[in-house]
Amino acid sequence: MTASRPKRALITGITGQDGAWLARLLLDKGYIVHGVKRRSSSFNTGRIDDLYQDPHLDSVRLFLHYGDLTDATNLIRIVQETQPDEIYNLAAQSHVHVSFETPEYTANADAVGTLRLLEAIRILGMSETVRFYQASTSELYGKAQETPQNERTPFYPRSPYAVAKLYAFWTTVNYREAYGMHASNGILFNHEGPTRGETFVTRKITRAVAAIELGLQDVLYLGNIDARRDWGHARDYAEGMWRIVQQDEPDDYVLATGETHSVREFVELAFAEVGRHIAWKGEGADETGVDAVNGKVLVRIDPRYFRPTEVDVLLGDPSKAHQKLGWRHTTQFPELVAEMVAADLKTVAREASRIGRHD
Ligand code: NDP
Ligand code: GDR
Repeated sequence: MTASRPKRALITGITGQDGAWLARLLLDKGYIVHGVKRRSSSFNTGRIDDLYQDPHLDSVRLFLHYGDLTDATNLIRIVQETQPDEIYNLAAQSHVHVSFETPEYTANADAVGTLRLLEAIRILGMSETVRFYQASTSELYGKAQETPQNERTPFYPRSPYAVAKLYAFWTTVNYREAYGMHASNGILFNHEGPTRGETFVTRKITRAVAAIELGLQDVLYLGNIDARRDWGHARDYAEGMWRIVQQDEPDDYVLATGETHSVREFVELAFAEVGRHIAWKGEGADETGVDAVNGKVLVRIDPRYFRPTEVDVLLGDPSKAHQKLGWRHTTQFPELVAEMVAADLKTVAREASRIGRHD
């Protein structure tokens, strides 16, 4: 990076978990960061409020633009106005279960939205100057054809979300091959942290553990607790995204920890953080997780959280990222769980005191 002209990045999905981590990382590296945020009837910038700078200051380096991946003209205008060196396409309807309820919207935002952004770059004649990162996902492996999964493992998507992301993956590859774009896919396995969306299973669990501990909730309802995921920390994955974009040649990379754990294990570890040992009783939809000391039911199964088609086991092989990017995850699974529970004990207590439920 030259001293006279800082690099410019455009992040779609800047208000999401990963967008916020990436914005922080790029600002720390001296970038000027432009982010696309959606118009919302309530505040949706909570994850980046601490990065916000008064736009009237000369020193400002973070800029937000209203936009949506379903609106091509708006994407063209934003790319033209911001003239980015790097575009990180993180925006998506990212909830797998919700994608079964909103399949068409998910395809529009996640699949065609990626195409719109790539076309904006092409239409503006920026194919050879912009570097493009696509937020691809381990959900592409779905009904996994081999374990562990690497960059050569065949895809078998199992949800409207994963099918939409498959389209985006191959569109990114096609624009790289057809137009010589520096366009790369990060095939990221699940990554979490204290700012993870509240309806993903890890955060749902850590919030519930905190609320139960604080006497604000009795039971945590979950779906398939035997699903297994390769869970890392989102901060590490933001670093990996940046490294992918810095490579001389565009390419596709798996980012993962190389460990897999069940939802059940996550529940056990999270409750252990507040000193509770979970014993499992019963089977299938009647299974419960009880406090091993006093027998109180803390976890129940609710079939409404089952998915029409499930991804049973994901385990990534990040060897290529280790070798070519020098990237490795730094936060281990137990530390991730501990950090999330500790953060939610504070967050849930604060929320409760704000609405007067804690006196
Ligand atoms: P989040 O759900 O936390 O964030 C998604 C972001 O996309 C939010 O900023 C959201 O805005 C925005 N968004 C949603 N729909 C649109 C739209 N139509 N137009 C513009 N913006 C939109 O996801 P994560 O941060 O966890 O994930 C980032 C990306 O990485 C996603 O594409 C996800 O599919 C993918 N991914 C995530 C993994 C993970 O484990 N976290 C693993 C692999 C891939 P708003 O805040 O207003 O809702
Ligand atoms: P996932 O994450 O589908 O892997 O997608 P999620 O946390 O939603 O589910 C993980 C597993 O837990 C099981 N599960 C539950 N899930 C939720 N949300 N709620 C529950 O109550 C529950 N009970 C059990 C699920 O069935 C599943 O097997 C995430 C998203 O971030 C995607 O955008 C991203 O692409 C992938 O990770 C990699």
